[in-house]
This record gives sequence, structure tokens and C-alpha cells, in this order.
Amino acid sequence: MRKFGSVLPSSLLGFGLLLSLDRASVSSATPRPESPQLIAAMERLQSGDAATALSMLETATRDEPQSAQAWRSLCAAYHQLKMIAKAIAACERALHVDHDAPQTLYMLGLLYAAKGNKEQAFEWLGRARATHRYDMTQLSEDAEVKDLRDDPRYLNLLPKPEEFAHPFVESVRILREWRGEAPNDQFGWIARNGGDVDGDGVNDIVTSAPTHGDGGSHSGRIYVYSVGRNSLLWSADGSTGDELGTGVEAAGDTNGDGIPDVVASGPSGHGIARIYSGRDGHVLHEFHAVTPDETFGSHTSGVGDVDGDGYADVIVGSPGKGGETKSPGHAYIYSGKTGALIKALAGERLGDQFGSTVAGYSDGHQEYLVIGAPQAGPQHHGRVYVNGSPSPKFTIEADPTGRALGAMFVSVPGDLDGDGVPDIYASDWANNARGISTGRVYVHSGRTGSRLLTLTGESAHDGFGTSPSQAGDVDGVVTVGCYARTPIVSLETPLVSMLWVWATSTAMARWIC
Ligand SMILES: [Ca+2]
Ligand SMILES: [Ca+2]
Ligand SMILES: [Ca+2]
Ligand SMILES: [Ca+2]
Repeated sequence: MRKFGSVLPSSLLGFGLLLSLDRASVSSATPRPESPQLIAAMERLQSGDAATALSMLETATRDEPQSAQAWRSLCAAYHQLKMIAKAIAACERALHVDHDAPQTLYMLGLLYAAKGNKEQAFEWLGRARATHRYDMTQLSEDAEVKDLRDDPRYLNLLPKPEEFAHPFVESVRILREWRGEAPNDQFGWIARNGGDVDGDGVNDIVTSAPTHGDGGSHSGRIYVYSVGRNSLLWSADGSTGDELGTGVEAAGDTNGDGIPDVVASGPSGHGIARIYSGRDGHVLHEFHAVTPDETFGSHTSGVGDVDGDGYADVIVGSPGKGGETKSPGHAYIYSGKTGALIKALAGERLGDQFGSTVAGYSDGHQEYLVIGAPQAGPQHHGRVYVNGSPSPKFTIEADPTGRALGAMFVSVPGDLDGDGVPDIYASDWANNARGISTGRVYVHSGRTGSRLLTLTGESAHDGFGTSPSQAGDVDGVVTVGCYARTPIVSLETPLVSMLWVWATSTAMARWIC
């Protein structure tokens, strides 16, 4: 469920990085957006209806002969229909328009492999690899290349660990780096600013490895690192099957000792969430599913002090199982001081998966509870609910190219428009705005609910928005993570795969690793 893309080579451990935001500039080359007819065709293709997509794409390539994406999609449609010669011809047309597009080069490699032409397959796959812009680990999942795997040239197509020693192509200084303990731990699944846990004046990092197995298979482990001292302060394990750390976030100070605490969850066993003392990692409170079989703990977050007792409280999402319609999904808010349930919120419709992701903010005057429901809305393309008091609030709706708004990554990043009221961030990283999975994020005014910003990835498969925005105390800045440009690192550290810093609607800087 948590892999965005292909599988990490087992020889590589996950790792986390803390980056210094040195000067960097953004190139202005933005591919033109796809036309609505092309996007509609790509959606048919994505849904597996290659025959319908094919006729739509034949029209699209007639209407838009200069669209490499149209030709590439036509190529993919022919490929799905096993019309290999026509697929190759379409991909070659795509290359006429966009000469070194890595995805086209890769597809040609697959097509020649499917045809049994090993020499041509290695030629095209080698060219795709040479661009350094394609996730060659996908080869391990593509059946077409099964006959290539015994060839010594195959290993040369795969990335090597040393290629990730200096993974950034733009100006970045690595301040801290932490490595996972074992392959396939998914270390760095989430990494957040946890506040200053050890009191040295520097904010610290909480992160997780939800499939770590020292506490039993897939028990999961969370980690709190001191950034100032560059050391592990404490870690904590789940029980067998919990996948603790699937959700992990800063909780705020829930027990009033002046030290920020941590909330973590694991939905994969019976469903569990815990508040850990930031001071030493001991468990302050433990929460279990209110309704059975709800994937309780798919995500969790601090929400500030919702009940006004001076202690920070937490929210736990419980969306129900994907594809099932027994539950609309729920979100539960618990007292940080006593562990008691303060309130429960439910989705609107069975199967909405309300509670897939959660965030919140409360300062005693204003309260925002942000809950994602990726199957909600008229087209089941997702809706984000912003509840709270006094009397908010509003919903953020998926747009016509939306796919799963509210599946992951919502936040209250601070006041971005300077009206004194915190604003709300929501991601639809699978949005098809400029091709499949371009990704799109929204910022809405916390005061009025109106949309302040819509930021969109550059091109298909960017997955723009695979992180919540954490602007900190920098006014008017939105940071947005992006998955697809950095396939290896991002599998385990989606936060740092590509980091964008936006000032209102202008991209200030980005880093690709
Ligand atoms: Ca610290
Ligand atoms: Ca505390
Ligand atoms: Ca409270
Ligand atoms: Ca505002």
C-alpha cells in the first residue's frame, strides 16, 4: 500500500536527510498542459480500457501532432493491446517531437524486448538509463524484460548504490543524514520536525521505518533524532504486524512537562496509536480501534489543544479498508492529558475512506481539523474536510482532473496570505492535470475557505505533492515534495525526493535528489 512506485533494490537501505536551503534557481521550461481530450484518453488508458483509449488517442494525435505525450500514450495503448509494431511506430513519432524523453526511450526498450529483439532492447534501455531521469528499478517489475535478465548487460541497466552518494543535481548542502537499519524497512517513510525534544534549542526530527522487524515481522519502529547533537535520542517498536510508524507526527506537549511529544500509529494489525513522551519515549497513552476492522491508525497527528485544558491533543484517522464499503471512515480526537475520546467525526458515505490522512491546529481561539477522504465527492476523486470552531468550516474538492484528493498529505502550514488566520494545504499527487499523475496541491484560506493557490506539477508522473507542506515560520512560503523525479531515494524518503519552495505563486527554488 505504501509503495508509490517500484521496489527498492534490497541492497540499499533507506536514509533520511536534512537539507540546507542554499540558493538554487528554477528553470522556466514548463511543458505545455495536455488538452482535455488527451487527458480523458489517458484516464481511459489508466483504467485499463485500452481499446477505447486507442480510438481517442488516434484522434488526439491527429489533432495534436506536436504533442509527444499524445504519441506516447498512443504507443502505450498499442502496447497494452499487444500491437507491438504499431506501438514502436507511435513511440518513434513521440521521439521526433521530444528527442530524449526518458519514458519514450524506456518504452521502446520494452517494446523491442517484447518483440524478442534483445540488441535493440538493450540499446533503447541503455539510452533511457543514460538520461539519469528514469527509474530503472522498474525493470524488476516489467515482465517484457524477463528474457533480458540473464544477460550480463541487464545489471548495467540498474542503478548502483554509489550513484546515490551525491544524489542532488541542484544546490543542496546536506546537514544531517541518518540511515535505516535493514533493507526494506522503509526507513524515512515519514520524517517531520518534532520540535525541540532534547532542549538544546534546535528542533529535532521524528521519523519511522514501518516495516522494520526487530519487534516481530512488520512491527515497525519510530525514531527521534537530535539534530543539534546528531544522535538518536530514542526509538520505539510496535508489535508483530502493527507497522508502527505508518503514521508518525509531532504531537505537541501532551503531558505538560515542557517537552514536545510524539504520536505514532500502525493500522496493519488490530489498529493502534500511541502518544510517546518526547523526553524518553515511554508510552503516555495508547488508543485502539473504536469500531473493529477500520484500519485504525492509517494516519495520526497532533492537533493542538482542542478541549482547552492546556495540554496538546491528537487525532487518529480510521478510514476503513480500501475497496470495502462497510464504513464511511472516522477520525477520533483524543485528550493528550487523559487519553479520553474528545470527539469522533465520520465520513458522509460508505467507502469514502474518511480519515485516510489527518492534520489539525488549535490555539484556544481557532480550531482546524483537516481530514482527507479520497473516495468522497461526486466522482469519488476525493474531498478534504476542514472542520473546527468557531463554526468553520469548508471542504476542498477534487477538480475535473483529480484522482484521490485527501489520500495523503494535508496540513495547516501557517498563515500564508497574512490575514492572521492559518491556512490549509491539501494534496492530490495523482491529479492528471498535465498528464497521468502530474500532481496538484491546493492552499485554501482558513478564514474564508476560498482557494488561495493551486500549484501543479510540470508533467506526467511527477507526483507533485507527495508531502505535506511545512512552511514553519517563513511567511508566505509553501514547500511541496515531489516523488517521481528521484525514484530511488524517494521510495523511502518521499519528503526529500524533490523539494519545492514557493512564495505565493512563484517557484523560488527546487532541489532534485
Ligand atoms: Ca533539539
Ligand atoms: Ca511532553
Ligand atoms: Ca487538551
Ligand atoms: Ca491566512
